[in-house]
Amino acid sequence: MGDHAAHPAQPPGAGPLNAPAPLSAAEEQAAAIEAGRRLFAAPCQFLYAAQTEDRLPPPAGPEIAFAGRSNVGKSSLINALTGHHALARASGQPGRTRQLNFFDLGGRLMLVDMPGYGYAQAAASIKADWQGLMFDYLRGRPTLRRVVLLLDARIEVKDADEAVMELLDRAAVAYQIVLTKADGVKPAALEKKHAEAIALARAHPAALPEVIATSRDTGAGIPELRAVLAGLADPAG
Ligand SMILES: Nc1nc2c(ncn2[C@@H]2O[C@H](COP(=O)(O)OP(=O)(O)OP(=O)(O)O)[C@@H](O)[C@H]2O)c(=O)[nH]1
Ligand SMILES: [Mg+2]
Repeated sequence: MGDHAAHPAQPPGAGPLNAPAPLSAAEEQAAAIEAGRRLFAAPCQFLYAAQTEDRLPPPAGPEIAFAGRSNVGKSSLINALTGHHALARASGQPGRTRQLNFFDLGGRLMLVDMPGYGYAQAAASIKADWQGLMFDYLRGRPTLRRVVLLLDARIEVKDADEAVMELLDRAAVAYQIVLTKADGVKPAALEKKHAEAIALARAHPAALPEVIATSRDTGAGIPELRAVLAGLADPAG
């Protein structure tokens, strides 16, 4: 009797007969989701607020920055990811976050809440300051692993979003598009929006192809985004 009869499930050439079977895509995703859950179950605390580039905390561990238009839901997404109600200050009043806010997640990942862009009523001086700070931070931060670029699932992509994507392309910072407020659109419209965002990502050299649709209110997409970010964090000590 040959090996094939003894191990009927083993495809020919699959390696040593006693090696564990490779994980299926579903098992790999389940493991990533679990890693994300564990990372974000760690305590998260506000560490630092930087208003100017010379006041940035010294680069340490890996960082993820959350960028997007004013009111798109950056602070709310950080709260949803970390399971806090008010870790990052969210508000119906656009322009709420006016500095780079650094949050330490279990000593393994720094989450950076960025000020929103593109809010017409914001004072010109604030806008100018912010653009300088944002550009300097994005270009010069060696520990910045990824920018999560938020787009509102309920509205069209704006010129300001395009401008920031070009800026990120130029700074060669890897970024990933995440749709927010997915609860505010019907499933068919969300699917269309998702496809549009993937096409948009493909058109930008520094954008990663994967797009995740999220909602703070339903929790949609939160475990998936945690899983992606866990892959960028320092390993659990
Ligand atoms: N329906 C819905 N509303 C949301 C969601 N996330 C955020 N919001 C609302 O959107 C508004 C803006 O949220 P913030 O988290 O403050 O947005 P931000 O991007 O941090 O805004 P700035 O700091 O001003 O740039 C608030 O009124 C939130 O309640 C969501 O998933 N669904
Ligand atoms: Mg905010």
